[in-house]
Amino acid sequence: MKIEPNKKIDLRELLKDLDKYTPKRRGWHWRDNRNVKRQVGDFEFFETSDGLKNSMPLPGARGLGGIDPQPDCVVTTEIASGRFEDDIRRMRMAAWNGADHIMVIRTAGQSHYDSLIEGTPQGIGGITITRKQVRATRKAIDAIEEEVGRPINFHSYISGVAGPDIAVMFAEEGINGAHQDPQYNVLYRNINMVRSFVDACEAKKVMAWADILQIDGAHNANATAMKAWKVMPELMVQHAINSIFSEKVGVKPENIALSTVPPTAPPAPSMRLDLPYAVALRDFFKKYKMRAQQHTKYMESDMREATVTHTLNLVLSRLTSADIQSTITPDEGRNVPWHYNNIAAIDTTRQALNGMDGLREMVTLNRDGILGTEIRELKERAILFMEEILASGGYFNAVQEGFFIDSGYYPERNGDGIPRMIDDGVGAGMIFERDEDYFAPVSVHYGYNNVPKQFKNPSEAIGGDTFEDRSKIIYIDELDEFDNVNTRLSEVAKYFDSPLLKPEVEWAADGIVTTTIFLTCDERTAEFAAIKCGEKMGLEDVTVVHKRCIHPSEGTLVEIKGKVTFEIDKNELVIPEKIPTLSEEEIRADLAATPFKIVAGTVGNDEHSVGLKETLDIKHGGIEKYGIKYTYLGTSVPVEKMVDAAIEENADAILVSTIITHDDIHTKNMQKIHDLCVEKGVRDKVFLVAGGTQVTNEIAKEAGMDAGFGRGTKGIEVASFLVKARRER
Ligand code: Z97
Repeated sequence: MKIEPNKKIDLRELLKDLDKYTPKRRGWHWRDNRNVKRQVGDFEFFETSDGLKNSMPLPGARGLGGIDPQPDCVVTTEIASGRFEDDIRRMRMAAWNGADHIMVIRTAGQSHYDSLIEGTPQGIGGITITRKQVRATRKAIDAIEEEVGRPINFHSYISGVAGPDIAVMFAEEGINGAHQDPQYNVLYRNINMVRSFVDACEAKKVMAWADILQIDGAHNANATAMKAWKVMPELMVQHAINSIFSEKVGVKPENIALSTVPPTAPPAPSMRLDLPYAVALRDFFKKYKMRAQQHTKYMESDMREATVTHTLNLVLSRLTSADIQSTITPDEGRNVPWHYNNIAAIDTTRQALNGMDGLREMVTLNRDGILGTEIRELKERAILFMEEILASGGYFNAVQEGFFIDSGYYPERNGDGIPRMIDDGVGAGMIFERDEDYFAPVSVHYGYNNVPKQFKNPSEAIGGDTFEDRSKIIYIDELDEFDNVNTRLSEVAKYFDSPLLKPEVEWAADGIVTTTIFLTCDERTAEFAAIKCGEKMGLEDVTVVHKRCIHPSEGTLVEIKGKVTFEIDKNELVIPEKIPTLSEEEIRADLAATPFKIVAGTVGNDEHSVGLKETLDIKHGGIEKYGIKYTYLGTSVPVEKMVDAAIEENADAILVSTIITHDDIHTKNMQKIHDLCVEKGVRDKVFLVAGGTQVTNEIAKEAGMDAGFGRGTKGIEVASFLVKARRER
């Protein structure tokens, strides 16, 4: 499947012939040519990787030659709409904005499904992982990675009761990364611990074969603990258990990534706690990769606050190291997967990482003071914790005794950990010792296998398994007549096939919009008043997604979301033609060779000079910046004075601003200037340009001017017009 930058991805084409689709590649991909000094535009970078073929640079790149330097580390985005067909469009946007690790969150409860399921049912808080959804998504990502020119890692979860089944399916379908940590099953999903560890052996073995990068689950202890900074010693213990376990099963150390989250956030003195922790971790686990996750524990629904915390996390990553930098939408606290907020988090990451490029070359961490003391303290506590696990008879006993997620700072214990019993939990009592004649005819398998002597490899017994012969994979399309992608797509088909547009946030054409409202009252009143505002604005299903009391009685800021019921027909829009501008360099060269002079002012009784000044002054990127000399005649200049001044100063152009439109005074004044110039015999010599909020090129030309510029005009557009017009003359 081929996709083109100016065309939407065709979801129906994507779903065609999925039964025959083979993923392009297997295995994790780190960014290419990292950490070689690289010239990007005017700058030398120390910590970048190869650039993208197609991308959307950061907004600030506009003044820096449009550069889009790609940081050294893999950048993650987490996607969770519940409909994979909508996720795919988000993935494409994320890839263009610099993400090359796409994690799809699973539907609530999938951990407890005891086998694979099929089809494309809608999920809650994430997608239902099935072969069809994974294959369709991988197929889309295969096309997207061609489009951006960089391999993209596709990632989900190999945990829960069906862990090994999912691992096999992921290996077959070209998944590149996965969370796999049996401790997650045990502590957070109450899945039996014996079952979870035995299953993990099989799952990890399969992951090793498929070269899938593994992320552990230690970050969940941060997220679960009441005081996340108290569990720092335990986090190191959890990392250690899963890492060494994985290595012993056969996972390569470079495919083992520690999921680490800075435990605190401001207003706590977060750096002083998070930095020693980050360093201690990297000291202990040198041979593994660091997946630096964005902090979310103390995140509320405030985007700005989340972005600052994320930025501090990125400072930590640059001061220590990050092989993978995670980003979560900054509105995680609202539990609404806005796709444009995925991009906001990716932007925060690349902006901060680009900005701190080479920081480590200039700053060294001082281990002599409190940093060194804290690092040592953390390490000692972690080692003592591990020793106590051994003394208690091992990991299973320790879990049973409630060692984990205790709110005490180890060795302190508050007795409020999460105890799980060895013979309890989902799937308990399902593990049996293999019989002596146990035989599994598969090429990748953990532990004892009594392969009959006549076979060189166990899978020879069945003429090769699905890892060796893809044609043996059984692809099931849909099992549910109603809950499937075809039904969902047919409901929104008109938005794919017609010129109709509808706002969207979560799912195709869901009509959702957000609005920011400030109300001069207390928080509780504001919340209900804001909902009323939304309803009066014609929105349906209005809910508050964010509120921030700024003063108990003076005011509260509220953000609401609601649904619009209308559609916009693209064909009915009146869109003026956009005139392309010359480049800054070309304009400057032209004006340096032949100078240009203008007179400018607001005409008639118009005192609105702000827009004109923006267009003129160098400070605002006005035409002065390109070398045009101007005489500013002030406000409310009579048209006669304007024309006389142009003649007197031998100007090449007159630039007038006219905002007031009462009684069509703006067009009348434009016409007058033109007529006067004709009368005085200078119309052929002087260009006439008008600007104003209600001015368009069409209106201005009709009134005898050479050009008109409306709201939002930039100096470069006017300068470019003048240069082009002079050339044409
Ligand atoms: C992250 N922001 O990036 P279920 N296994 C492990 C996990 O950590 C998770 C699951 C399975 C987070 C993503 C939290 N992690 C969300 C080790 C979830 C998910 O289907 O929700 O039970 O499994 O890590």
